[in-house]
Amino acid sequence: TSGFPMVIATWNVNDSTAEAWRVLKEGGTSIDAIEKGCMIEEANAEGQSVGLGGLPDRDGNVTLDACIMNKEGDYGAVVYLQNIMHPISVARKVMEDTPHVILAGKGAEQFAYSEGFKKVDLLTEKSKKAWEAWKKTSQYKPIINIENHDTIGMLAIDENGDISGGCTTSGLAYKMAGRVGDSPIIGSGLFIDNEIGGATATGLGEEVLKTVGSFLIVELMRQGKTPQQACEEAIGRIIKKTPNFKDFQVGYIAVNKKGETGYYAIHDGFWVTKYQNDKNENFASDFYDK
Ligand code: SD4
Repeated sequence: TSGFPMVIATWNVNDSTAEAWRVLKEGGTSIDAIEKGCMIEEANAEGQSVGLGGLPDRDGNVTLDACIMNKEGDYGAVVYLQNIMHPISVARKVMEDTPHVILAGKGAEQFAYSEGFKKVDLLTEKSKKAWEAWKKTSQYKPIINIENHDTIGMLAIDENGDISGGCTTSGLAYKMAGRVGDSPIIGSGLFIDNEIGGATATGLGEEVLKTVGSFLIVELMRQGKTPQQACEEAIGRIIKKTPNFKDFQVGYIAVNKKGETGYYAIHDGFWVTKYQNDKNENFASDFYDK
């Protein structure tokens, strides 16, 4: 299927795509759809990889990464942000209201307060219990899929055909203090070129960063590949360089100017949600390691 308006996101996030779709159907812009859609998952305390309720780092601190990109190719990001429920909105403020593109840690948090964001304790009882249980063994090993990997990456096209994207996460559970993943880094966790399309990633950020996956996918589409072919080649790049690919998951989604989509992962268990042609649907992604 193709056509727009449309929105596609990593994982099963039907409420987020429904909210983005609502914005798009009312004639809203893709950048508004992205922000509003991502905010739904950030505020969901049950989701343990994004915003409120995100699993903490090894020391028990929830630290968030997010970025957003618009049709002009402008970009804004926050990394290692604490105590703020909606990093996607802070990222948008960085993009629109500052001369910079990335703000980190305390500086990002101070900026958020100055823009009127409220201080929120993001560590829920459920995530605190999970962290305390983890501390007993303190084994650090990324877990494939689900719990550990439901970063929301979202791509939207509005009725004018303009593309925007966003990506927001609490990063890998029990990461080292100070660790920043792929999600807020332009070209890795997200890339948009309104002439071509967009791509976004989920999974083990270190591997996405090393292959600059989302930029790669957009460039492959520029060379004529379909979104599906481009996602498969970007996964292939990781497989080729990383003999231990059995131990971690990466999933990509992509969209081109026509609203054609693609998605692919290393392992089984990656899902995407797409709202297009008035239907909100979940799809199981195809994968490399069969
Ligand atoms: C990261 N890509 O920080 C993210 C992880 C992820 O749900 O997808 N988490 O590496």
